[in-house]
Amino acid sequence: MPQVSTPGSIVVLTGAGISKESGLDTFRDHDGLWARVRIEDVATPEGFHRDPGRVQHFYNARRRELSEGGIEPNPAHLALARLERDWPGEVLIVTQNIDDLHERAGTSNLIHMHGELLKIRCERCQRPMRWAADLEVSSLCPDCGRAGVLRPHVVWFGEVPLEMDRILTALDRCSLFVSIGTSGHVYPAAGFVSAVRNGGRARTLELNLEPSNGASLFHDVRTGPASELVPAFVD
Ligand code: BV8
Repeated sequence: MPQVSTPGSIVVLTGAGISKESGLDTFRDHDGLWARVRIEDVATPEGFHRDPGRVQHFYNARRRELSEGGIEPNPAHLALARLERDWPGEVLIVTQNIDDLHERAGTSNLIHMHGELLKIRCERCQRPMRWAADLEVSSLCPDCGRAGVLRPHVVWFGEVPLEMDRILTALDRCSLFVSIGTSGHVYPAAGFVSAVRNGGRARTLELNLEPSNGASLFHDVRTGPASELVPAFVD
């Protein structure tokens, strides 16, 4: 269990690396998603409006993999769920990931700052809803009934991440900030460690397969696979 003086709150940021050992691709590793598709084509609003079918195909392939590919939470996800259960202070998991592995591991105090793969959103009423295979981009919105555009409930580049106020408040109050499985390339998530360090109080720890882009900003950096590092940190 982490060594901090009083049971203050802990904020954990996770990225694609925590799900890698569950069988999901990362983005910027040599075999990652961005080695196969262009960000501009599938992870920007412009790309979606230029070719919604291509974007729908990209996300439907990831949905099928997540739902039918035997993808399960790994020991890192499970350890974080134990940390939330056993730590006397608050534990908030802020994930950049759009998979549902934290939920399925038992984590409940969770923010998906880049959205959720298994949800879609009507561009007219903006209400997120559970994705269903028979819902196409041009289907009538099941909520508002209008023909509009049903898009992935995912934050693309140039779009505002979700629940930023709640995240920044938690970062300001925490006693420990832990970053797991992220390359530290994408903002504002990559800037969270600086925000915590500027507060001057909290300890900061990076757990990653290799030092991230922001590793020098952390008090402690431990390298290795998340399925080993995270249980060792939690237990
Ligand atoms: C925004 C869609 C304004 C979902 C994604 C400065 C300030 C603010 C913004 C910017 C800025 N500079 C530039 C920007 C704009 C931009 C940005 O950051 N661009 C980058 C490229 C420079 N940011 C944005 O547009 C964001 N919006 O800024 O709005 C704003 C800001 C604040 C407040 C109000 C308004 C929106 C960004 C979201 C984009 N959407 N994806 C999807 O399809 O999944 S980004 C994409 O990258 C994913 O969401 C992913 O989560 C994210 C980060 O990637 P990682 O998770 O880190 O994955 P990666 O492959 O890179 O790294 C994996 C790591 O794991 C590696 O280090 C590897 O070593 C490690 N690893 C591998 N295996 C293991 C492992 N670790 C442990 N164990 C293992 N087994």
